[in-house]
Amino acid sequence: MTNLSKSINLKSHPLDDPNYINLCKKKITQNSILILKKFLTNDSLNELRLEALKLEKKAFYCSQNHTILLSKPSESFNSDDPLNTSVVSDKGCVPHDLIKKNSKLNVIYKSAIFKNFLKKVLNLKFLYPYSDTLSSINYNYYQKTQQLGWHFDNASFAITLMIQSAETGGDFEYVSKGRDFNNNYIDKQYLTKILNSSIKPKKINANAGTLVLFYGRNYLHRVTPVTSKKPRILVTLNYNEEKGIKLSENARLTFFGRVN
Ligand SMILES: O=C(O)CCC(=O)C(=O)O
Ligand SMILES: [Fe+2]
Repeated sequence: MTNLSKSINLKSHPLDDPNYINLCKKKITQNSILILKKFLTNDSLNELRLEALKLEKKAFYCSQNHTILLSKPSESFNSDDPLNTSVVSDKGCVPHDLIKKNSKLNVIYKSAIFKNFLKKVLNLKFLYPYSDTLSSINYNYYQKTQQLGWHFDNASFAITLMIQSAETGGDFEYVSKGRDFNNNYIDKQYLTKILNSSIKPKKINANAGTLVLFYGRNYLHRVTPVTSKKPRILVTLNYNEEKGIKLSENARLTFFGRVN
């Protein structure tokens, strides 16, 4: 507990308090997103920002065109099908094996209190790390002009920690309807309106130190292009509900430039 309180602001976010857990669960159920501001202590945020800046030169940058389902556009769809719209994503990534063993990120990621909180809030039975050495914790860098195009995640939930927001651009935008993955439902009309900007998405204001939990497989989301020289730096904390899962070799090559 003492150790974790050096990393996480447990006074504002008492992760093992059943009332706080229920409050968070209610919020994510109602809003599809949970935003916990000042989640990191000031000291740990400063330490992680320095760690991120030191590792920045080791980031692997990739750029891809993909559809909102993260596939390649295909000729078998009608040209106006929103599931076949091509978007661009480009960012840099530092994989887990380059992050120091004693980094506060490893402390948080492995903490039983943090994992129990996630399990209860997200209604999950188990949470396991990736069994490859690269995918569990990643620093993501969005330099000027870089962005993530509109997409649904492959994973059912996403956990991110903002380390540094861009001065301008780099906003996380999302909608909270449009797909029900488990029931194989997708609202193409609604998605078309988001993609052609006739409906305005929601936007979150995540300052450095904010934790975000999000059901990214059901809700279309994107990161708008960064327009400042200062990059947006964000950590993804990636877990699986099953033991022994590796990110596919293809995805590792794409995002990290290597498989191990
Ligand atoms: O950078 C973010 O805030 C979101 C990242 C994201 O959507 C993803 O990695 O799939
Ligand atoms: Fe995503």
